Amino acid sequence: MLDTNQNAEESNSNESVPAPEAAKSLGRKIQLSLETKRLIGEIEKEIAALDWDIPDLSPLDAAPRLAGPARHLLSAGGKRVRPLLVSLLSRALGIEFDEKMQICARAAELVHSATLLHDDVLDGARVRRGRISAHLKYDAHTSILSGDALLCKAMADVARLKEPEILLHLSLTLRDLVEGECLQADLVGTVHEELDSVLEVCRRKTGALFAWCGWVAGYSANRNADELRRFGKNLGLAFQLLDDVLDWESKDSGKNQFQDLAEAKLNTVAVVLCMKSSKARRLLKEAFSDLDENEEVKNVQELGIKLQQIREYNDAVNWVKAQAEKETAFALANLEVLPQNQWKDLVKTVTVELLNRMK
Ligand code: GRG
Repeated sequence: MLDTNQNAEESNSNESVPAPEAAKSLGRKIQLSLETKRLIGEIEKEIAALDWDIPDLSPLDAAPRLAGPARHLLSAGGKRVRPLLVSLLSRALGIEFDEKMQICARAAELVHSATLLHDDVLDGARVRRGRISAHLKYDAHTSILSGDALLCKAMADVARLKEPEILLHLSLTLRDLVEGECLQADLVGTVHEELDSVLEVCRRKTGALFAWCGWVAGYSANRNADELRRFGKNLGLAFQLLDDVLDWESKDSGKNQFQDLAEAKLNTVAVVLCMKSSKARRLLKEAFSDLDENEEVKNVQELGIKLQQIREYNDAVNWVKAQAEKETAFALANLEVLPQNQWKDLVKTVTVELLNRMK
């Protein structure tokens, strides 16, 4: 029997304050006022205007092909959620979204982009942001190196700020991302019920970078860095849990449906389903013991649909959604320390809207 309370507590491991009043807004579709829409539009324009063309990716032009995959990915857009958070949190804390904060915001997105380039090679993903993935348009070798170049650029940009704490925290964040990915790889191809491990993967591979976005705003404003790091960690976990749900439920997420399953990878929905259903475990074991030459599940659509028809499937999805709601509530609770202003309200709105993308 799945003990949801135990996992909710574990996932916050003394790091979060209890979910407050703010949590009451969760779960209902909020109506954005015209003013809120206008402000979010302004910020999104400002983020779009940051330099995403990365002309200095290979400044000496020693290796011009490095830029191709990075440009292919960056020009496809993406939600730019991480820079948006840095921008909104800076303003909520009363500091300007000046050149320093813009560099941090962009660095977060460049790191995120580097991980996507690497991840799509590791996972053999064919589609990203609705486009052919970079390693198929170019090749795996170029795509990995292009991700490395993006990473170098992000770190060099941040190093030029001459604030060693910020660079150190970003480096430790990269370590978390890499560890999360490694932990995940260790479980690929196995039918398991390691829910705590899979939640830890989510915290590291996604929560860590959101946490840095929160932390760097607080650190730069000289207040509430710990609370904002926790805010980011909770929000990032909620975000990844929803990403896991979307992998099962959405046909237009910009990626192929059942991508995780295709890679013989159990995301949180699949693990919870395995914990609840012996039929799911049996179907998955059969499929994972007969992978194709790319180590992928054969007929993944068929398998995905069969698993969705299992009686416990909806319970598994609902459990993960409820967990995402709890994490979002914890994230909101961590915002309570911020001074009251329109930007704080906007951060709350964006946080709740990110949860609503599953509805
Ligand atoms: C290069 C530092 C480095 C690490 C390599 C591959 C790897 C280790 C980590 C992978 C981490 C990863 C891909 C996490 C998934 C994060 C996630 C939820 C991606 C989707 O983010 P969105 O929804 O995507 O923000 P868009 O396209 O909107 O940007």
